[in-house]
Amino acid sequence: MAAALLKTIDRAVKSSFSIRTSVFPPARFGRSVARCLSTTPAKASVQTTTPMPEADGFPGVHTHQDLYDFSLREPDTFWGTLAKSRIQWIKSFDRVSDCDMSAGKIEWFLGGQLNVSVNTLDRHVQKMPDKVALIWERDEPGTEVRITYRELLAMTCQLANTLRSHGVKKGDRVCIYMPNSPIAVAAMQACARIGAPHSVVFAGFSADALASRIQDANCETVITTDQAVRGGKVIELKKTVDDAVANCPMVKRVLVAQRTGKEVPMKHNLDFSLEEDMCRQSTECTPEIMDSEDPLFMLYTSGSTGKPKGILHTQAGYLLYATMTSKFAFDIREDDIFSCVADIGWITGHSYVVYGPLSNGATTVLFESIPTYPNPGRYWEMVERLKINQFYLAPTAVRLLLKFDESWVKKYDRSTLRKLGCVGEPLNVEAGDWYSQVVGEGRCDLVDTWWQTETGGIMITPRPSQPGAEILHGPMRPFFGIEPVLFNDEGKELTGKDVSGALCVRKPWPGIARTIFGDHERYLDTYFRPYPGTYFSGDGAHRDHKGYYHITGRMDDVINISGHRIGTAEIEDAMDEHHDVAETAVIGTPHEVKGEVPYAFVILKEGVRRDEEDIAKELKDLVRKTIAAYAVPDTILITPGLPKTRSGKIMRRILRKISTDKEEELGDVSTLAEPSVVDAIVQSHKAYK
Ligand code: 6R9
Repeated sequence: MAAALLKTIDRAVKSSFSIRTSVFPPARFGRSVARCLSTTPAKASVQTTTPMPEADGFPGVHTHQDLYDFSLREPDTFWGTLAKSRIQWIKSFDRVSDCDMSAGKIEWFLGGQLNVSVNTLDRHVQKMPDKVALIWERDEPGTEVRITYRELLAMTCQLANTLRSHGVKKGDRVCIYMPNSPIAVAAMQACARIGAPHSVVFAGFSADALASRIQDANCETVITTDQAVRGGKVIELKKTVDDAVANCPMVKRVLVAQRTGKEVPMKHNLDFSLEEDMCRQSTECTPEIMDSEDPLFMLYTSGSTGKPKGILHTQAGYLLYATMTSKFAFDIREDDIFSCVADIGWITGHSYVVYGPLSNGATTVLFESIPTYPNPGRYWEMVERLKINQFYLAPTAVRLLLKFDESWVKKYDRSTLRKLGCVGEPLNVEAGDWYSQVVGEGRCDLVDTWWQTETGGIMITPRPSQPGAEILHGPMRPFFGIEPVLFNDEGKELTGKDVSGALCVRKPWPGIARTIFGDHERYLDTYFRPYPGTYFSGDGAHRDHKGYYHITGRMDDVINISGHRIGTAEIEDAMDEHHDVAETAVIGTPHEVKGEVPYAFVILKEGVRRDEEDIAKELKDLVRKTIAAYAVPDTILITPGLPKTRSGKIMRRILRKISTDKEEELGDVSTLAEPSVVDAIVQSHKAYK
């Protein structure tokens, strides 16, 4: 019965699904977006869609569209059925959901009890202990390390016992500041095992940024490594932690794992060798019983104002959503080698390096290096060597690699690849074409996925794939249970086709973040109050004449550098600390490889007569020290003033035009308090170039 229904679904999906070119207005990515109109037909690939056995028994469900409609019509049946079959419960839930989007109240699988690490590890160890869970693709090619599910569980238990032996208990926040490595994955899993929410901080963040995240979450425990190695370079991670912890009196212990084995200064009663502690611990650890809505982790991300927000995800809903989206967006099959080259410090690393693939019992690649080390063939040499089936990256890497000769790709066998995914920023057409045609030989599906730290998992993606379908760049179709809605500037819902507006989501889904740690009001203000009754993403989107979605970019003052979010206000705050600076304004301006880069306009205090280049260099250092290297402005322009309205608001629109040499498009500047300042800035910008 199940098999017959699935066949019907598969057949119907194949016959009904056809993606063709569609029209959407050139928005932020102007020229490249416009070129989307001429999409390249892909050669047919022999693809099947992943069956969803649970669909058996859903009334009237024969096609993908039927199943999608059903997931919106009866979300509790849909998600409840999946939660029962895809999650191993200690105690099953009593109620599927209790949500009120107008109040920002989200609860899933109420009354249920589970442990996430049991779901990602123990249940696979029972069935296939020797299956490889992680392939640690270390910085030096050819030195990869394979870790089985049994080994990862043992490591996790020893680490969890170590945490417990130090007094870490359920509910305590643990900061993880580590490079991609099995021990880092074990650290995340160990936290999940003992119910201590982890806060992974990207190991590229500065000591100041790390300190502010440790302080905000009030972490007593930090886990790190002696050093990190990336692209042949050694990074002094422990040193950064030392500098951060010096300003964090709440930190009681720093557990230091070895990456290079370099001796690093260890403070008595504060720093502990993680491996030494782990060796003393059992490889078994009783998992904490967690309620569905207990916190699983927090992850800081930038907003348009204020300090980074600790986005909080909970147990069951996040796990189910990461599990289902990995499985269905990427068609993960039993023996697949899944490779998402993100860092565990970002949400992509959480959901698609760690939780999603492991929950599905897949083999997941942990990439420690960079795309150009030791040469631009690194990814594809790795694909050949590890026989990778799915490859998931940020478009910035594609834009970087396509500058090199195609032979760097072609000399390696990529025949194992089936799905090519991307996330984090708009995929411009040139990059999309290169990725699908050169890397994928026109035979792989291109899976552009739109989602956010706050959404927990993929929201819009081109699923399912279909032999012979033309490839269209862009995320396009909502995942099951996701109902996107668009609003215009007046807050009116835009129904129908061919409309653009603020991208919101009407129905709750299990993976949505539950709060901002310590600031629930900010959570409500940011996501639920702008368009009442819906979740507001902060992005704009276009719904085309076929009903497909196209992301047009952020609507707020958040910019996206190489797929990494940063609020312009954070960069401004960092530069405002400089003693010679009176005021700053930062905008994002297009960049060929990074997508966007920060461009800073700076007004100096009265009477400052120092060399401008020196000041610019100091400002760059300040941003690097306060935030991270990726946030450093490409351009720092010292100007006599900023374009402000009479009420004192900076007109960033004008600065964006100036930065892209479009001064003829400035429009009416007469409403400015001082219109003449525009000319002065244009002159400075031209002189700078
Ligand atoms: C997963 C992740 C989220 C922001 C999001 C949007 C941008 C992500 C995209 C995309 C165009 C895509 N974004 N995916 N823009 N096309 N496929 O990246 O999370 O770091 O929180 O960033 O990234 O602007 O709002 P996060």
